[in-house]
Amino acid sequence: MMRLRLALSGILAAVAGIAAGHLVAGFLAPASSPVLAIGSTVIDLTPTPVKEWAIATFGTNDKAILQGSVLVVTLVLAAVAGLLARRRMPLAVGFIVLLTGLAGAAALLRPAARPLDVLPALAAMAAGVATLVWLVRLARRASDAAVAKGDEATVDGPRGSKMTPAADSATQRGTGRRGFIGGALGVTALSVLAAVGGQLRAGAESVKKIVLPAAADKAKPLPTGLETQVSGISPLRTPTSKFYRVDTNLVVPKVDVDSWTLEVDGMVEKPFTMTFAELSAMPLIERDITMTCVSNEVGGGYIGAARWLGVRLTDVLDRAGIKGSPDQVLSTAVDGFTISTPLGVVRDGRDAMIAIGMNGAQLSDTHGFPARLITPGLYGFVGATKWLTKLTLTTYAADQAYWTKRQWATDAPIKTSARIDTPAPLSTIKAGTTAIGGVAWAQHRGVGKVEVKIDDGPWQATKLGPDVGVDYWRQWYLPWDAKPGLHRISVRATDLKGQAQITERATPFPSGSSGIQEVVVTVA
Ligand SMILES: Nc1nc2c(c(=O)[nH]1)N[C@H]1C(S)=C(S)[C@@H](COP(=O)(O)O)O[C@H]1N2
Ligand SMILES: [Mo]
Repeated sequence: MMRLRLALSGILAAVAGIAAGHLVAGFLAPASSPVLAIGSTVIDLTPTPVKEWAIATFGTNDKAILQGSVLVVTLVLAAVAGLLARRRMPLAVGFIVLLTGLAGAAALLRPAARPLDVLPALAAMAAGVATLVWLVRLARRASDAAVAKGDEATVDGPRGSKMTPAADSATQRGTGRRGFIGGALGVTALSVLAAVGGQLRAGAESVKKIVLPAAADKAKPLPTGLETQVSGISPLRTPTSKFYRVDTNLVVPKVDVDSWTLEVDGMVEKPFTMTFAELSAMPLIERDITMTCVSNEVGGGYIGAARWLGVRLTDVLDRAGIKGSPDQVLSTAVDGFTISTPLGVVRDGRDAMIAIGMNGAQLSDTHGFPARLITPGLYGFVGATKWLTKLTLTTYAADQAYWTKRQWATDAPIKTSARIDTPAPLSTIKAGTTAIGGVAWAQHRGVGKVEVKIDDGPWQATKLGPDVGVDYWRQWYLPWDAKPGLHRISVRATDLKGQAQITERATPFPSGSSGIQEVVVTVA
């Protein structure tokens, strides 16, 4: 019983600390909340193969699973601290101080940390230590009372307490037990309040509504997509709410657009800093571009097509004037995250841009408000910096970005690929006339044809949807007279130069997946 109470004291001390830290972080900087700060540090320190495994295994749940693991490990360690507190209170307190100290160090070592970011960990330390000391005292009292009654074996309980008159001991035992239970419930209730408060406060923060200027160079109206003819095909434009999100952030940065600046420095003639008003006053282009994540598996969903509004990246770089021979645009986000993009790619005439609008609206906080990079033809990790705040012209020899330091490719063109949207893998469909359909992409080269193979039949040409340019994906479909039985459907895309997609299987690391998607369906 005593052990249970002690372990519970440790666990509740951790819960109180985490909650207090979360509350303070809600007011200061949500990302400095202890569990989140440690989680972010774990993300950065995780070796690439483990991260790939986590993304492949857990998908978009990977962040929730990481935070859950940090929480569970913390609670287990805290339970140990609680058990230690019985005989060695200073050691137990030291343990809590160490744990919260780690959280503080994690918060302070984030690339864009400010000194104040240590406060949530200090709050956690204070609340954790106070809770531990108090609950352990209550646990001792409960145990002493029980021992007095002879209910609990004495391990280190004062033998002398056996002298307590038996008449008093029942009440004493009751009071002792009730004292601990009351304390534990009180700590739990306060912790829930603090954690919810911190969460509400952090969530209440939202980015400012802005009015975007019109594009000087508009995109043509988007044609009607195949989704109106073939149900189940991805819409020609991905609604922002359905657009995939991939980043290393446990907490989405909510950037204050009025104090936001874009700095351009490095190997330039005239380094400068501009405000959002200055950036959006530059000539704006509007482009339909399909983005893809390098972590997208064959047939996967880390791809989205949107209309982007922004300033040509070369317009901004030209304003600074290139000095020497840089080969890399190193871009930095407000949280210190970096991406490197080959300068040659940026300057080869493609529509690389600093986007401020997506699908007719300002960027959402999750997609990089107020400004992000978009580089047509490159995977997001080498060209799509969200929450952009700095562009540095440099060389790959001198500087490396987040993923390049982790052995991912430096120049990573999106590989040509095709996906079957309908019929769904392993689904059962009705025999008769139906359609096989999906999307295919070969950004910056353009999709030339898409072919489908059913069972061991020949590759058959599919009908392509509207052409929205080489940087955009292409919908496709093939009418199919489905006969009963089990069928295998494969798809392959070929770009406009006649280059077919790579059929050899490759994992996303280090430069994107390849291989043919094959879907098995039952026709009944
Ligand atoms: N600041 C920042 N920008 C980032 C990332 C990131 O982790 N942090 N991830 C990149 C990756 S890997 C991809 S695929 C795209 C995804 O953009 P989206 O979330 O808007 O779809 O953002 C890129 N930009
Ligand atoms: Mo990505």
